[in-house]
Amino acid sequence: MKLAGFDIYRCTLPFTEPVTLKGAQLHFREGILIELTDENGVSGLGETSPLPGFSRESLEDAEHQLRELASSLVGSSLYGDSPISECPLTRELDERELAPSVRFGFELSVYNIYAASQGKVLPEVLSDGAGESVALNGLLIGSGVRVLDEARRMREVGYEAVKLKVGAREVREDADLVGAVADVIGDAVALRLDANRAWSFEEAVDFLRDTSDLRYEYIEEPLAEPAGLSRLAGEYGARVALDESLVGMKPEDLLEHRYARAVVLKPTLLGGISRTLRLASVAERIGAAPMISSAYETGVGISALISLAAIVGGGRTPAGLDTYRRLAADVYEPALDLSAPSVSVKQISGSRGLDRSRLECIYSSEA
Ligand code: OSB
Ligand code: MG
Repeated sequence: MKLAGFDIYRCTLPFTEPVTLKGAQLHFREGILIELTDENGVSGLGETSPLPGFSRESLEDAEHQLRELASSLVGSSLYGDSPISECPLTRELDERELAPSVRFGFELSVYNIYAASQGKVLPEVLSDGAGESVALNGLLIGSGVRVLDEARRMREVGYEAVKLKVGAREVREDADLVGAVADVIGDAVALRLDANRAWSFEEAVDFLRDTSDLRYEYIEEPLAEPAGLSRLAGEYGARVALDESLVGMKPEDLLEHRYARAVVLKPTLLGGISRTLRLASVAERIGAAPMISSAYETGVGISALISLAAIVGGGRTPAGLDTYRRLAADVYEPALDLSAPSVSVKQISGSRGLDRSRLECIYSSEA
């Protein structure tokens, strides 16, 4: 396939309410969409939206890298008949050392144009064993009252798993809230916790002691100093999941983290689809459950994450895509419906209109 067009758009979407990331309050999600076109007029979309506070690259860095990619790739052949995971482009991209969000966005646009040119949908080109639906994890953030109301609602509508953010309160208050949420959701809903590296080793030990009689699946990134995770798991029985620790990690390096119960995979932060799939397969080898998760992407990125979750774990492991509900508007028209505890892969894979009034073209190239 010869790449005939590479367009880059900026988009700014309002949040339903301000989102606080690493202490900074955001009112809008800013990101970049990529649209590739082949010589037959078939197109494919991708999304590059570095997350402030989590991505090392800025939006400007990402934009710069994409412009360079565009100017060097337009007119060239993107892939032949071989599956794109094995094509020369993958090796070329490895050499360019793209920022994670750029790699994700560009890979996604290539997979999407490949799928469209074959008359297929994304999950079909990624694997032949995709599940038909994906279970979703409900995200619990905000005040205690709010968290408990949401937890109750999520149990009532049938969520299989919810995730509570901890680490912003005193350890004792967090432990009390975990207990209250556990009471509200009962045994039918799995409880996941995420501390986003908030605690010292001592605080984490206190938390484990204060919650020792409570049932929860795992806690993501409890320690400010992740070197202590192995000891926290080995000596104190912590059920640890990795998230931030995976950024920049080579998939084989995960073999050294056998204490991990789960890995939370955010392709925007990890650097793309093929890398996420490799990390997922190493995770399975060490007995850590891979969870696909989002970083406030638009519907373009989220659709890809749904496809990935349909493959990794067959869609049965609840995927952390609830960030999407924090967007008050999407670039897709109509927006995706992620209001239920699971989503049908077919429903999101079909073609959808783009609301181009939300896109500002910042680069357009044609061969
Ligand atoms: O720490 O898991 C995180 C979203 C953006 C940045 C960081 C995180 C998140 C989420 C995503 O919590 C939702 C989820 O994983 O369920
Ligand atoms: Mg996390």
